[in-house]
Amino acid sequence: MVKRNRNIARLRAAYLFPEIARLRREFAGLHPNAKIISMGVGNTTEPILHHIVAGLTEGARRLGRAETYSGYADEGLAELRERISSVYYKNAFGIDEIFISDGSKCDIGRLQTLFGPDVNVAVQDPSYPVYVDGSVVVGAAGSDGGASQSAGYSGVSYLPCTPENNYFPDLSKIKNDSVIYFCSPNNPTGATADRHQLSALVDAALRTGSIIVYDAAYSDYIRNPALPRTIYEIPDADKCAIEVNSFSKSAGFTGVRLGWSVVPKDLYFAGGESVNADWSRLTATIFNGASNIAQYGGLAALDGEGQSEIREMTDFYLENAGLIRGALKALKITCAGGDNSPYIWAHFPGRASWDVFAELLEKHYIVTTPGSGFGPAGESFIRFSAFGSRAGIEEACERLTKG
Ligand code: PGU
Repeated sequence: MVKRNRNIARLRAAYLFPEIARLRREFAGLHPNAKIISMGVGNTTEPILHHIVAGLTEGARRLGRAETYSGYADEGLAELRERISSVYYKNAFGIDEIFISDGSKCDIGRLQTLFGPDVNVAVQDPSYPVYVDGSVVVGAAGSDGGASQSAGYSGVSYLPCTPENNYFPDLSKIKNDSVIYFCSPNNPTGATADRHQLSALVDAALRTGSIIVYDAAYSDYIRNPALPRTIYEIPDADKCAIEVNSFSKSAGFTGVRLGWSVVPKDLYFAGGESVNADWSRLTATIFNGASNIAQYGGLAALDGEGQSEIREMTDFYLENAGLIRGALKALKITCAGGDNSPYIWAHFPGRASWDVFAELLEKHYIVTTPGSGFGPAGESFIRFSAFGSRAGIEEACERLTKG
């Protein structure tokens, strides 16, 4: 018989979001008349806007004509990579440093395969669960037999991000030779690191011989012009950081699937080997490129009209976030996020996250995400997602404030 992968056995039983979906289904089964509103998983709800849809349509149309048909294109359309470099990085990167993906979650998984088991791992605590779970899968999270939601894994350095440190971690806890996952604007806390903080992060990575995997999936939500939109605004970040990004939350491509990773040529492993060359080798082997239909949608999203549509879409979800913050404030619940991010991180001191989750579901028919699902320091917090229709968010806020 084939033996089970021992690393899979080390994962906690279910990935966070399907577990929440299961609890929702269970509740709906018991209460068929309950009008449940989801503020749980960060899944976009609003239709893709006109110009970007036209780009997707054009991508499909090109496939139907001999002159424009295309098949595999592993690293992605050159024009799309050029446009990403120009729109997001002031042309600082060549097209061979920008890799088109089918989304940043998928690229994070492939990056974990790239780094393999023999690295130290550091994460913001709380953080997007893929950083830890994916590290467990490749054997980089230590050899302990499993982890309860509150304990964490022995091979992972959890860097607490709490109200006390204004959601920016103590970087002195990063071990040498680490892969540091850092997300800003942060999922789930909504905190967005400033220039000074990101400079300290880059210094820490250079000092410890570490590589940062900088997750900028929510960079299009940044409204404060003083806040960096990419780690590469910090000098020398190209010597210690990979950036992953996505069209999911900006253009509504959660189901279309399109993202990218920047792997600079100035990034090296301990033995002097090029990270960029290994990434090319790896992705050519286990990835066959993003959908070319999606890539034409991406091209449209990055021209002038597409950028206005991204602004309109992200403004809409930020307005939802403002409504949620307002409702929580009226209830005197302390919260962070929601200004440069679509997540609101609400504090329920002294209470277990899963208990608050159950109460919100049972009392208000609102699905949220329990903070402890994002790491030990998330206990007693709840993440509210601003992805939802305006009517749904307004009704949820009304239910909350009316008690
Ligand atoms: N990075 C971060 C920080 C995210 O929050 C998400 C989605 C992704 C990457 C995934 O982006 P893709 O480009 O679409 O792959 N987070 C959502 C969805 C849950 C999930 O498992 O991806 C969330 O609710 O946290």
